[in-house]
Amino acid sequence: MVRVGIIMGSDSDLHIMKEAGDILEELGIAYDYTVCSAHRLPNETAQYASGAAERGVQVIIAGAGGAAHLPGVIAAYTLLPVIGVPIKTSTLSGVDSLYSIVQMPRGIPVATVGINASANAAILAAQIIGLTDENVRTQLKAYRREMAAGVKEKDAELKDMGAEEYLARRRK
Ligand code: RP5
Repeated sequence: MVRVGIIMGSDSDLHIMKEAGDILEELGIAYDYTVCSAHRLPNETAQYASGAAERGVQVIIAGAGGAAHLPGVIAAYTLLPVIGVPIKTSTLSGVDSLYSIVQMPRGIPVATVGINASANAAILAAQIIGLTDENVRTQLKAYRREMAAGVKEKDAELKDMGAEEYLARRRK
């Protein structure tokens, strides 16, 4: 059963939102993708959000760019936690999306991650699900251990080869 619904305003957001799907895949959490615009398909957006809990969805990740109202509209139609991902735009670099999503008026919150930070949205969704799912908590612990090991490995390499060689190798 799908536990995280990933929705985006346009297929042009997919290359960013796929990072969330990839993380959920790694953590063993079922998810699906939906493209549904709050202004082009308002009725379908409402249906998606109001039916999500019934489908078994526990968290919704909603990505949108520009006057990014999709996450807020979704949040208005469900009691599920909604995590908004501001998508970087060509005109205002995503600051427009960030402000639109993060500045929800009182009463209908949207948890907002950084611009294009859909990976963090997925991790946060997993942490929410992990409150009541020990398997997901175990996966998250392993994910953090791997991250920590990666940093230690880089530190050891840097100490071993020195800054110049390290940077030269990174540039290759
Ligand atoms: C928003 O407008 C979408 O989320 C997308 O980020 C942006 C541009 O959409 P398209 O013109 O690519 O459909 O609704």
